[in-house]
Parts: sequence; structure tokens; C-alpha cells
Amino acid sequence: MNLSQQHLSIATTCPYCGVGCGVKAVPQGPQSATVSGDVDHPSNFGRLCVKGSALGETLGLEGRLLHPQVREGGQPGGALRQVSWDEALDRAAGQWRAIVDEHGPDSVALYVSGQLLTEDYYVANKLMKGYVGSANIDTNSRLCMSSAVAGHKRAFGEDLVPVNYDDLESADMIVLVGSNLAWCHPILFQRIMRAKEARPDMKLVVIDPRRTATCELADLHLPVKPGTDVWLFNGLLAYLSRGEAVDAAFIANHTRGLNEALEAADITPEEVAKACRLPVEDVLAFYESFAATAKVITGFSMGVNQSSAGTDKVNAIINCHLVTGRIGKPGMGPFSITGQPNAMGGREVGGLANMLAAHLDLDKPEHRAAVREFWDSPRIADKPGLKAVDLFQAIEAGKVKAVWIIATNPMVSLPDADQVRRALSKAELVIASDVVQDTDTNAFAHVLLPALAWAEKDGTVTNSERRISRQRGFLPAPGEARADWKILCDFAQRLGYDGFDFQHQSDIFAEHARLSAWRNAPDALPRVFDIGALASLDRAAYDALQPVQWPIGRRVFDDRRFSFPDGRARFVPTVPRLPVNTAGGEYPLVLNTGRVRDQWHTMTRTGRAPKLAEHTPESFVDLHPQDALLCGVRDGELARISSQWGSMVARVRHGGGIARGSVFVPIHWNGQTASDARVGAVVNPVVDPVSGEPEFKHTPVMVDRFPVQWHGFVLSRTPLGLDQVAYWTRAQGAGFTRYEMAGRNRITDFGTWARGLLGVDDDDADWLEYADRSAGVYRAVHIVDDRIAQCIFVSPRPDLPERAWLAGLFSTETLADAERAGVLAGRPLQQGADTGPTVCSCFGVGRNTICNAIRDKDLKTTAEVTACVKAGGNCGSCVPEIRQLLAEVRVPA
Ligand SMILES: Nc1nc2c(c(=O)[nH]1)N[C@H]1C(S)=C(S)[C@@H](COP(=O)(O)OP(=O)(O)OC[C@H]3O[C@@H](n4cnc5c(=O)[nH]c(N)nc54)[C@H](O)[C@@H]3O)O[C@H]1N2
Ligand SMILES: Nc1nc2c(c(=O)[nH]1)N[C@H]1C(S)=C(S)[C@@H](COP(=O)(O)OP(=O)(O)OC[C@H]3O[C@@H](n4cnc5c(=O)[nH]c(N)nc54)[C@H](O)[C@@H]3O)O[C@H]1N2
Ligand code: SF4
Ligand SMILES: [Mo]
Repeated sequence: MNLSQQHLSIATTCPYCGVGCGVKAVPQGPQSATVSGDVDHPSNFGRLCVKGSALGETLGLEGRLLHPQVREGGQPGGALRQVSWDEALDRAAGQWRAIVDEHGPDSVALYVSGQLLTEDYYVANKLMKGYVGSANIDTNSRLCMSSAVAGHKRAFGEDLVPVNYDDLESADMIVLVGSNLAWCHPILFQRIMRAKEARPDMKLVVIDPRRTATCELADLHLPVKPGTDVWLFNGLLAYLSRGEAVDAAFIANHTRGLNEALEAADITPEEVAKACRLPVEDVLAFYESFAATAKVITGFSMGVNQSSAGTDKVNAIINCHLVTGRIGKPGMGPFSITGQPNAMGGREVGGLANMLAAHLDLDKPEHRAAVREFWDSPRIADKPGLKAVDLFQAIEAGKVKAVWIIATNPMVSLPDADQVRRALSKAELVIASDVVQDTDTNAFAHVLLPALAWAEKDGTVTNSERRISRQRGFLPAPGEARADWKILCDFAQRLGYDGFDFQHQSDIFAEHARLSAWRNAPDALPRVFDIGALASLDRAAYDALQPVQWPIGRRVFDDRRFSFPDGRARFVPTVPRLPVNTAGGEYPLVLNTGRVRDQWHTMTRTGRAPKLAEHTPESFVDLHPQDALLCGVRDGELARISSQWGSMVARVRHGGGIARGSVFVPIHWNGQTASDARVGAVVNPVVDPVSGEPEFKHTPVMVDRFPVQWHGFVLSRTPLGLDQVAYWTRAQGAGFTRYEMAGRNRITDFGTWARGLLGVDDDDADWLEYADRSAGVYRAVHIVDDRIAQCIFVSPRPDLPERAWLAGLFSTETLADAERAGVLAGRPLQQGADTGPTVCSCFGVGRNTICNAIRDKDLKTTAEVTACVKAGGNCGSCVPEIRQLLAEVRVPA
């Protein structure tokens, strides 16, 4: 990269959530860049949430997978050997071909991801369905969007999301069901927040068993009993059908099946209140305002999809929009909020095992024939492949013998994750393509392939509102990493398949666009998904492509035509049912799992950013204080969470948002970041019968003490060996790693033990310590060249000093005398310098700072807090929490 290129700003797209924000990246040398929001991008108009704005901290090469490797002896735990691309691909393709030759095409599988670019995804799907001849390609979107896809297909005949982002701004009422938008789609949430500021009459209703950050803005929060959404929406359908909101003309002309749906929805508001454990006044308040408001959007996400009744939940919601005709017009409609950056692109290319490509159906012979003809492929899969959970069961059963895992981490993210371990240990061939070296899944790979990461790769993604944006590489390819599509094509060519000699990602995009227009006519195989107009883009036009939404130039369903042959939408009868496994007996509590604000999935990328580590540095189990009492666990201590499938350990927390009977655990921590925090191991593998999506939000569990002798933490510039520690978790700090730990060993000689743990064998080391053996308290600081190198704090109870001040010392070059004096106390000697746990990650503003300012300066609004202490002034992701602090601090006054 020469100097003149260094300050070029490249427009690309955020690789995290489905909002699909535009990012401007300015490279600063080969491995770093500054990032900011792209003011011209119609998803975010220049704003980024905290994850997006920390992207610059994730670009370093430490821990990256840079060279192909194969595992000696083929066994997990065997050593990895670096090999050439040729050797790696020959080995992978050779073994794959031998397995297919002997056992047939259904004995191999791809397991891919909504984080692939459309071009990668298209090639993977074409390879499996058109050339290998099996539909055994499934994707982590099975765990995410598949219930929405199935619900859309049942209601509309095609997987279509009929809402645009600007509809959120013109709606008069937004209902969020099973969506923690404030944390999971922060920029969409901010768009709603601003619209609501401008039009305070706009209503926000949040339906979620937990009181989340999203509820801070809500006019009404309905904390439904987990799993009971179908009752609530059936009740709404019945209520609407009796009132004036019914759109009789729309129902008569454009739908079918209302009567059957009403039969299944014969339930009164009182009965709903009972089933959903809600006050009947709240149910009625929701029903009345829904009925009275024409412009209503019902946004839904994982609290809906990830359920054994997920598809029915989706249809119960859509039914309410059909009965009122509130669809296909500005400011209204059912809105499936996609999770991953390219979840929607995956749906376009048909990446699920029961789909074909370009919105064509695997189960229709004429669709299969059309795709095969277009591809000119030797064969076409003619039956659905295995869905994610079934796929890993088939691997364990030995029916599927080879699996290639691309851009997903199933050892962490699948339910019954210990089953995944058994499956991968048993498979004859596991290929994994990733961007980092060490993941829980990569540990089982026989062939490990280095992929280009976000900053280096190039292609397109489609966001929640069907907007296709370019992701553009802005850093050079590191090591031997290659684009995922390129790896797939190289592999396909080794298997002797033609149809994969793409020279550039734009060639793939053009083919994908052409296929969307193939036979796409009213008298042939009509689909709303048609981006044929983009098929003629040459490389330069593709490179310059501006964000473009499909259907191009019109609104979904503006013609009131749905994608069934008769053009009518379908009401789907949804008979309510409880989750398959309900709590009781040995497992009295319901485990709910989900996301925290500053981490992304299994943390392989966000886990590298110090700025993102502080908000939630450790996994936790959030539960009601009374349930904690019954389980014998206490706030701040450790607990084991167990189900009939497996167990994990996390820190007990009373966040205040959980009703009795439920516990919440975040999904992010895993074997790389903690000793035993893979919540997937606990989650039950029950799936929705229609979509195959797992019931991630509802597993019966028990919680009990994880007894330890001591609690402690270490901040260290050098990594520690943790074999002897019963509980540990680590987080990336600025210039150090933070370890929280706890042990079962009784420590007799603290000094020797601590030096051993920290790897300090020099007797002359600058080692300050304080020990109170009878109290079991020990503190030590290791200083090298007047800089803090390591510190350790141990106590029998989790009553350790705040980490924030000590962490800050790692950024100072030379410890001042006052700092040296405070260091063993773990706090500054002057008052007030302890800022408390981080609330605002962008400016590093702690809870104490914010609360003190609210109290001392009598601040009343979030804007005043921002003006005073900066918190909330950049990305705004912490504004809901500031609101909560305002409420807490100002109550006594
Ligand atoms: N910070 C962050 N953002 C992300 C991600 C991330 O990892 N981190 N991942 C992205 C991805 S892939 C996805 S899919 C989205 C997910 O985005 P969301 O779906 O908003 O997030 P979750 O935390 O999985 O779950 C949403 C809510 O469902 C609630 N819930 C549980 N059971 C029920 C129920 O029975 N009924 C109802 N109504 N609600 C219930 C939970 O309490 C939870 O608050 O986030 C995307 N954005
Ligand atoms: N208990 C519970 N489990 C859940 C959920 C839940 O709510 N509860 N949610 C589910 C949902 S909605 C989702 S979407 C999944 C997500 O779960 P996963 O997909 O397993 O999580 P990620 O950490 O995003 O995994 C992506 C992997 O791909 C790698 N990677 C990143 N970029 C690239 C690239 O460009 N190419 C390649 N080849 N690799 C890349 C990353 O390093 C990482 O190892 O989790 C699901 N699991
Ligand atoms: S909301 Fe945040 S994570 Fe999602 S795309 Fe925008 S910047 Fe990225
Ligand atoms: Mo997801």
C-alpha cells in the first residue's frame, strides 16, 4: 500500500447485525484502519452502534488463521501441520470424493452461515445442490431465521419481508415481539427513538418475558409467560375480528382461510391474560391500541423464531396484519428482523437445506428442472437435506461422514452442544474455514482453511429491509488467506465440476442476479425476488454499486398480490401449545438465552476489542432474588446451571429484569473465553416441527452453587496457564488480559502460588504484596521497568476491588508514586477517581461517574447526562441504560 492510498476512504458495510450499516474505512497501514459511519448509507446515515464503531480494534493479525493446516493422525488433539493450499485442498477433495463414491452424495454436507457474502453463499449452494447432488447444505440461519422463512412461505407463498426501515419512522405504533432491539439492532432502535422524540404520540409496545433495555423506551411492556405468544396473538386476532379494524374488502379479495384461523383463535382477553400471566388490563390496552392504529408494525426476532412453536408464532402475528389489511402500505406490516449481516442474502440464494435458489422451491419438480437447466449442472438435489440439528445427529450416527463448516462455530452455537462434540469426534472428515485459528469448532477440524476476513473480503450482503450493499475490502489479504468463494471454487474444480471458473466475485453476482430473473414471468415461475436488472453490471459498475433495495422501484405487496398461484395470502390456523419441555421436578426453572450489548456471537471478533470487553466482562446467570434464595446461590458468586443435556458455570446476577421461574444466560462465552461457559451445552435440542429451528429460549434447568475456596482476578500483560484453576474467564483489555477466576484448592503459601500462576520466577522481580493469611486475602503487583506488568487480587469472597482503575494503569508508561501507593488497595488514594463498571464503552464512562453527576448536578434527561459527562454522545447504544440510571438515582429524590 503506498502513501497516496493510505488516506483513501472506502465505503463498505458493517459485518455484524442485519441492520447493515454503511461504514467508511480509512486504512492506516497494512493491518489497521479507522472506521466511521457512512453518512450516505440509507440504513444508518452515518451512525454506528458500539460494535460497529469498535471495528477498528478487531483488525490485528494476532490469533488469525493465516495458513492451511491439516491434523496429523486425523484425531482431535493431534498436532496441526501447516501445508500448502494444494496439499490441503487435495486432501479435502480427495477424501470427500472417496466418501461420496462409496456412500453416495448424502454422506457429505456443508454447514454454512448467514455471515457469508452472497457470492460465497451462492457458490456453496450451487456446489451441493447442483453438483454433489445432495441438499445437505444447511446454515446457522436455521438457528435464526428459519421460522420466519417458514411462516412467510405459509402466509405469502414466498419468503418476503414487507417492511422498509423508513416505515418504522412513519408508523404510529411499533410492537416488538421477542426482540431486544436496543442491544441487538441498535441503529434501528435509535431510528425509532428519534421518530418517537419527534412524534411523542407514537407508541412502542414490547413483548418479552424479560425487562430489557428496549423496554426503557416502551409505553407498554408485556412480560408474557415464556412461550405463550400464540395465545396473545390469537386473542388479538379474535378481538380484531369482532371490531371495526377488520378490512373486509381486503380479506374477501386477497386472502383465504380466515374462518379456520378464527376457529383456532377462539379465546377471550381474560383467557389470554391467564395463559400469558399478564394483567387483563394490559392485554386489553394492547388490543385496543392495536385495533385503533392503522399504521402498526409488528417487529419480531428470536423470542418468536427460536421456539418449538416458532413458525406458528410468526403466522399468528401475520394473521393480525392480514385481518386488518395492514400490509404492503407505508408505515405498517409484519417485520421479521434479521440477525446476521447476510441472513437475507442467504435466503435469496436458498442456503437452507429445504430451499433451492433464487426463491425457487426444492419440492417442485418444475422449479428443480429450471435451476438445473440454468446451471447446466449434472444433477440437482431432489429431496430436502438435513436441517442443522438433524445434520449433527446424522454425523454422530455415522450416516453423514464428512462435513465442511464455513463461517460458523457450531460447537458453541448449536443446542445440545456436547452432542456436536461427539459428532465431530466421530466424523471421518471435518473441514473448517474460518478467520481465526482457535475456536471450539476448529479444535475438531482435520483440515483448516484460512478465509479472508471482513476488512479484506469483497462482495455483497442484503440487510433486513432487502437492501443489497457492497462489502469492500480495504486491507491486503494477510498470510495465505483466500476468499470463501474462491476456496469453494478451487475445491469444486478438484472434484472435476465445471461451472465454477469464476474469475471475480462480480461474475458470481451476475449469475445470481440472472438466476433471479430466470423464468420469472407471470405465466412461468413468478417470484417477487427479481434482481435481473443487476445482472448486466460489469466489474466496474459492480465495484461502484450503491445500496439498492429489491423489489427494485416498488414496495413488497403494493399490488396486493401474494406469491401463491391464486395471488391470495393465507391465514394460518395456529393452535397454541406449550413448549415441548416445561419446567418442573428436578429442573424447576426455564433457561432463556440471548445477547448482550457489546459482544457478537462466539466473540471471535468482538472479543478482540478492549472497548467492547468492559460492559459485560464475564458470563452470568441472571435470576430473580427469590429463585436465587431457593437455589442457594448469591449475587456475585458462581453457580452451575444444569439441564438434562449438560451444564455450565457462570456468575450470579440480579439484573432486576427477570420474572420468577426464569433465568437468562448470554450466548457468547465458550471454551476460548471461559473454563465452562458454553450455554449451548445446556440447551435442549427440541426444534419447531415446521422450520426445524431450535427452542433456544426455553430449556428446563436447575441452578445450584458452584462452591469455591477463593475468588480472584488477574490483569496481566502476558498470558497465563490456567490448568489448575477451577473457574476462569478472560477478556481483552488495552495492553493486558483480564482474568476472573475462582479456585477449589486451599492456598497455603500465597506468594509462591501467585508467582507460579503469573509465571514470575525471578526472585529479584519488583513484586509488591500484601497478605492476610488468616482472612485468606492476598494482593500482589508485579512491576517491570516502572510499568505495571501484572497484578493479582484474591479473597474468599467475591468482594474484590473494581477493575477499572487498575486497568487504566496498564496504559501509563511509568507508575506515579501515588499510583504505586494505591495499587495494592486496588483503588486510587484520592476520592472519586473510581469510575465504576463501564456503561458507555465509546468514552469509557463508568456507572459511578454517571450516577454522581446525576446526583450532584441534578441532571434530568439523557441529553443532560451526555452534555455533562459525554456518556451516550457517540454511538448512543448506552442511552437506554443511562435512562435506567436516571430513574434509579432520581427515585429517592
Ligand atoms: N449485540 C449483539 N447484537 C446482535 C447479535 C449479537 O450477537 N450481539 N446477533 C445478531 C443476530 S444473529 C440475531 S439473530 C439478533 C437477535 O436479536 P434479538 O432476537 O433481539 O435477541 P435475543 O437476545 O436473542 O432475544 C430476544 C429476546 O427474546 C426474548 N424472549 C425469550 N423467550 C421469549 C418468548 O417466549 N416470547 C417473547 N415474546 N420473547 C421471548 C428474550 O428475553 C430476549 O430479550 O441479534 C443480532 N444482533
Ligand atoms: N443458546 C443459544 N444459541 C444460539 C442462539 C441463541 O439465541 N441462543 N442464537 C443462534 C443464532 S440466531 C445465530 S445467528 C448463531 C450464531 O452462531 P455462530 O455462527 O456459530 O457464531 P459466530 O461466532 O458468528 O461464528 C462465526 C464463525 O465464522 C468465523 N468467521 C467470521 N468471518 C468469516 C468469514 O468471512 N469467513 C469464514 N470462513 N469465517 C468467518 C468466525 O471467526 C466464527 O468462528 O447462534 C445461534 N445459537
Ligand atoms: S447496528 Fe451496529 S452492529 Fe448492526 S450493522 Fe449497524 S453498526 Fe453494525
Ligand atoms: Mo442469528
